[in-house]
Parts: sequence; structure tokens; C-alpha cells
Amino acid sequence: MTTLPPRDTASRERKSLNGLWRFAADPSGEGHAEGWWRQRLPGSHEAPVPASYNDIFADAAVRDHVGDVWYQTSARIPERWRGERIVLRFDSATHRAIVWVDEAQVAEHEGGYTPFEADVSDVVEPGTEIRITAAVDNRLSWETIPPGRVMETPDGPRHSLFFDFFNYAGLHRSVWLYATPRLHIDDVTVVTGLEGTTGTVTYQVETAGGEPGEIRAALRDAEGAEVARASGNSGELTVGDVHPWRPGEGYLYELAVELWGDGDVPIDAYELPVGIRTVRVDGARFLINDEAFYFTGFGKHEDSPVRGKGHDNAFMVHDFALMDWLGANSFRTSHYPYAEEVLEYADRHGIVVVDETPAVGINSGLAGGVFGAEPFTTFSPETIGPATQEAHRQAIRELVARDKNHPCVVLWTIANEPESVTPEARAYFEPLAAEARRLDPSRPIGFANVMGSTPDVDVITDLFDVVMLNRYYGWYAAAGDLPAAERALDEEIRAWTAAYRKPIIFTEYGADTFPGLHSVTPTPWTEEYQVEVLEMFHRVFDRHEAVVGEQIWNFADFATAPGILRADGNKKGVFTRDRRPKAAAHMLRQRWRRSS
Ligand code: BDP
Repeated sequence: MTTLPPRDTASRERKSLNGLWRFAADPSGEGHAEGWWRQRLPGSHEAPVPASYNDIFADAAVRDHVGDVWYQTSARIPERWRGERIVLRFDSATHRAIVWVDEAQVAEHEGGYTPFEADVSDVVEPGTEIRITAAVDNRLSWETIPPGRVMETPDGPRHSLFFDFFNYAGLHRSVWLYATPRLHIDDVTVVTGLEGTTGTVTYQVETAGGEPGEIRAALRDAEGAEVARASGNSGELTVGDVHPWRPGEGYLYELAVELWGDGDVPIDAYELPVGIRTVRVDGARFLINDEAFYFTGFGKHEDSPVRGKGHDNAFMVHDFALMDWLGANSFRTSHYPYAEEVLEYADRHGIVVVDETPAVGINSGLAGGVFGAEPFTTFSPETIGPATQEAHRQAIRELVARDKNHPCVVLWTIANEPESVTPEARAYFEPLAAEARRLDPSRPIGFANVMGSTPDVDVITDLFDVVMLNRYYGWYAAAGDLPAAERALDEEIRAWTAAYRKPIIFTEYGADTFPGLHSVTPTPWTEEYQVEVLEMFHRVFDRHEAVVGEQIWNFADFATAPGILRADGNKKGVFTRDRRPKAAAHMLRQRWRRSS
């Protein structure tokens, strides 16, 4: 499984393939039959990488395309890479890709938000130029995560999707060529501990490509001074007078791993940033470094004008700056793993992350009700069944494999708003929750519970450590009637605290808000109403000790499929899509800056 991000080290070199690639949509699906990877792609389109392709061209056919699109570029393999292991890596391709180098197929990957790579050492000749072609398919099915359907219509294929964001696709993240020695460090896993002023870093190193030599691990502090060292493929490093990673202060050590042979320089070297911190649930408290933590922040999306879901450092840093301006300390990667750059930034800046799989839409009630999909039974052999569950298991594995070493990640969420009230739901989720725990016993797990799945009907919450609630009192229920909304919310929290002694994090609440719309009386869609809904929730949260977090839906307005419930997208943002504050932003700044 693809894990360590490519880095330049003493023994490694990486080369970005970002930029403009040749691009062709393939509406009639002829690219495979015609072998488009064998030649220059037809047409004259070029598409930026990274970016979604949908909004780049002024063309509804590309925006709403269902099926394959093709990307192609050329790159030169440096002569100095001769004898090295040469890898081609895609940080993501949404939702599925097949990749060729010249005539040879080198990779195939399912799942739109995690990286994959191919060892291309045997198909490239150092010093020459290669052609890289990727067929990227945006189709979702009952066997994918997220699930979806393609319906044949007189106008061609159309998606029927069960989630509330635009199905952006393409090469959303960086593409790399990199070289490592043949005998190399293949993976590193760290788990950290804290006992008083002493920190521990337990590490495990995997090697590949030959007889493993000696492994040395050294931990350096942020100034570069070595504070501990060990040898062997696994071990524990102890740090006296430790400087922990904590919310608000992303202090990082660096674990320098070296693989030695007989020579007097290491064969391979890799440096991993490490934040020393602990996470634990204790009764109804969520503890980071054994201190009670209260989450403030948002459910977000990777979404911006023109780029769609393409990673963009300007938007990333700006979004973090806006969260800082508000005093927010955390966010959830709703509803899929975000670009790894986002987690690296959060690591460095002490922002807490709730890390989610792309398992959104496992719920026929919502799909039919909100998104207009044809009715279906959620769990059945013909719909969400064993193949979906296997894809879901794989999505959990790939998420944990990629993100396990990030100190910012304190909680895995394995699904958003799944059906959770039927025996089939329990059968589906029991093995998945167990798998998440097996893969990472060091972090708590949860799932975002959908409105209506109250503790009297829910059948899966006992499998998880935290209760994560998405609730829309004042919007989808009791819209415009805030006293009734407040009573219902309060009652539901009472029911949860009576049923479980677990921390409760509100992972969604909010109201669609059209910027510039105002009213002196409680009127849905106005800026005042968004403020009042959020204030109502906060009033109730402050009455309940078990509520340990408030993450508003959403940080910013975002694109969705068209529909009568959406006005040019989902407008529940506290910021507009171009990141201008609505009135609620100023209110939140008062609340969160006061408490921080
Ligand atoms: C919840 C979903 C989220 C939606 C939100 C909404 O988790 O993806 O965007 O509601 O309706 O059902 O705004």
C-alpha cells in the first residue's frame, strides 16, 4: 500500500510532474479500444494538474461528463537515476485510474482520494523521455466508495449520486516521479506516548528490494539536535523533557531513519516529522495529552472556484488563516481524505483533524429524500453489499496507511451518515469498526450519525468511541421555529447522555444562508437566521458536559449537483465560496476567540 510521501533526502530525489497535461474527454468510451495511450491524445485541450477538470473549460459537456477522461504528459528520466528504483506516483485520481508509461500499463487504482504508485524501473530508460497517460474514470457504482449509480438515459449516461457535493473528478493532487535506492525504506510507522515530562516514540520500519541491512533511527528536535537514537527495524525512543505536540502548537521532532549496508554512507535515508502526543477517550471526555479537549471548527470540503477539488496551496493557507482568525482549533475532512499537504500543514500548526473515509451516501433514506435518487434498499446483495463492504474496508486501510503518522489526526471517522438503525447496518459495520481498530489501536474511532438515528433506534454506536452527531434542528426540522428546535436538540442530547457515557461531538449543524439577505424576524436563508441557529446550538451545548465539540456545517459554501434544495450549491458556509465572511463568522470569532 502506498504510504511514505516522496521526499528529497540524501538518497532520494523527486520530480514534480505538475503543470499542463494534454487532456481529452472520452464521451463515447473509445479510448481503451483505440489505445489512446499509444499516441498523442486527440484534440487540443490542455488541463492543469492538480485540478478538477469540470470547471476548467466553458463546456457543460465536460462539466457533466460521465466516464473516462484522458490525461497525458511527457517527462525525462534523469540519467543520474540509472540503477535506482524509479517510481511514478499519483497523490490521487478521482475516482479510478489506469496508467501507462509509453505502451506499458503500470498501475490501476480504485478510490479517488488516496495515493497510488508504480515501480517503473523496468519500463523506463534513464536519460530518455517517457510518455505518461492516465485514463481517469469518474463513474461510481454499488461497488465503489462512495457508492453511486450510472443511469442510461436518452441523453446518455447520467449519475445518480447519494451525496451533497459536486462529483468533481480528475487529477486533484500532485503527480511525481521519484527515485530511491533499490534496497529501500518502504514504510515507517510511529506511535507516541507521554508520561509526565518523558515522551516515547515507538517506531517500526519496513524495507524492501533486497536483504535488509542495519537500520538506524535518530530523533532530532526542532532545532536539529539529536535527542534519542536506536537501531533495529523497530524500537522505542525515549525523550526526556519532551516538548509535546498539542492543539495550537504543532511542535515537531524529526525521525531520521537510515538503512545501512557495508559502505560508509547510508544506502537509504528518510526523514519523518513526528509530533509526540497522546489521544484517549475517558468516559465522556476526549483527551489530548490527558487534557480535556473541546473541538471548535468545521466540516469542510476541498472545494474552490475553477479548481473544484484540486489542491491549491493558496486556498489551503488562506483557509487555515481564516480558521485561525475565528479561533477554530479543528476540522473534519468531510467527506473523504484530503490532500496530504493539508495534514502536514495541520501537523505543523497544531490544528486538530478528524479524518474521514470517502464512505458517504450509504443511506437510502437520504439518497431518495434529499438527492432525488430512485428508491433502493440500503443494504442488499444488489445494492450496498459484500463488494461495497470490501471497497469500504480497502478505503479504511488506505486512509490509515497514509495518515497514521500525522499527529494532527486524533480520530478516524469511517462513514458519514450511514444507515445505522437496521440489523443489516450492524452486520455491515461491525467488521469495519474492528478493522479500523486493528489497523490503529492508538486512535479512537467514530462515524457521523444522521439526523433521526436517535439512541433508541441506532444499533451501531456501541462499536465506536465517540458519538458524532450531524443535526439540523432549525433547518431540515423546525425551520424558522427556533424555540421548538432548541427543545428538540436539548431532548436528544439528554437521550444520548442517558444511553451512553461517551463524548459527543457535533460534526454538523447549520443553516443555508444567502449572503446579503437580511431580516429582523427569524427568516431562513438570512444572515441573521444563520447566526441565531448557531447561537441556539451553542446555548444548548453549553448546558451539556458530554458535548465536547462543535464543528459547523460548513466552513464555506460549496458546489453541489443542481437541485431545488440548492441555490448555486450548498450555502451553509460561514464564508462564501470565495471566502468572504457572512455575519456568522463575526459571531463565531467572538465565541471561539473568547474561549481560546
Ligand atoms: C448532511 C451531509 C452533508 C450535507 C448536509 C446539508 O452530511 O454532506 O451537505 O447534510 O444538507 O446530510 O447541508
